[in-house]
Amino acid sequence: MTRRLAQCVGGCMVVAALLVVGAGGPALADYKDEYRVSTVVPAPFPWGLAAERWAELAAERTDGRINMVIYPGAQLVQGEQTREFTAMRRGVIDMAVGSTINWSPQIVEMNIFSLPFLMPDYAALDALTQGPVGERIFERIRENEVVPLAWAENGFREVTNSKVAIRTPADMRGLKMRVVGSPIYNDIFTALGANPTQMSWADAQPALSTGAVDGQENPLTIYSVLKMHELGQDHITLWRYVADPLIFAVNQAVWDSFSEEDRGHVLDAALEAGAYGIEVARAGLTADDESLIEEIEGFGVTVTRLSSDERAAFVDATRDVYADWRERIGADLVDMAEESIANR
Ligand code: X2X
Repeated sequence: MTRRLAQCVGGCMVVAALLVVGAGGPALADYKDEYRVSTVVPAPFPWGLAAERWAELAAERTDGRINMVIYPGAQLVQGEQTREFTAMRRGVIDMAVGSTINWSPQIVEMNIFSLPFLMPDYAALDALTQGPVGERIFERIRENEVVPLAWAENGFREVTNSKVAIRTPADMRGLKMRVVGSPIYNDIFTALGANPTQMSWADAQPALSTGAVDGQENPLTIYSVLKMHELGQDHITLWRYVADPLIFAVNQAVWDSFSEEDRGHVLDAALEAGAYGIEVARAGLTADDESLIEEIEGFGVTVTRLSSDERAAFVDATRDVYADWRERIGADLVDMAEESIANR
């Protein structure tokens, strides 16, 4: 017994000595020349700006040890943005700033942000990302060997089209709409009487410019940077039906290869870039500053604002989709979200 203890102490001392030698963490030689960061859109979209800021701050704070290069257009997965999370989990992509919509095929809980009309305003969105719902989503990411660091924002997704000012669900009947890659969007637009087609962002842009689809839904920052009014999208309805936050994340093995000090720098850089990303995503789109909406109206675009009764008609029309997806996402998590929003 005594001898075994002595051996253990001896062994522990060797381990301790190794730890002291390795206190600086993994040798710099273990670092890659470049860490590949996936996004869907580049700067000057707020999403791309947030990713760029993350890379800049991380490089600055690690004295260039961590060199992050941004690959927009989901090009690391050949434009198939719904494969981004899996590619990061497997290490094909080192890092990403990704939308909850694009990662929801792998993590069903992320569809919570796509539940129609759950979040009425930015405070509601913040109540989810900054509360227990956000924590649960981060846990689910960690369970998939990916390390989540911070939140940013794509934004509230408003509906646009080239045909009609949408004020009631009936106005959407038969409209050919490009939708994003979670099946909940097919369900929502079908319930509203439209004709949804799921396609990647890479395919959406030519489909909009050729008129292959009548409309789409995206945050107004995406609308304005892409100048969608020049693509015939001259009707916008502000309905705030869903919003997609963005998450900064790193492949687990890549994360583990960083020294503790550098992990701290990368995390701080993500938190700071996330705060900046949210600021630019909301600029001109808040109750006290609608300047981006006004700028878009200045191009001759019809912007339809719904009264609360008008909005309620859309809520009614999508109630069954909400109920169905509440079960798929997990009723507990949806209850938690409703509670966080009620207490915001
Ligand atoms: O594809 C979209 O619509 C976009 C750019 O908003 C996302 O990646 C979710």
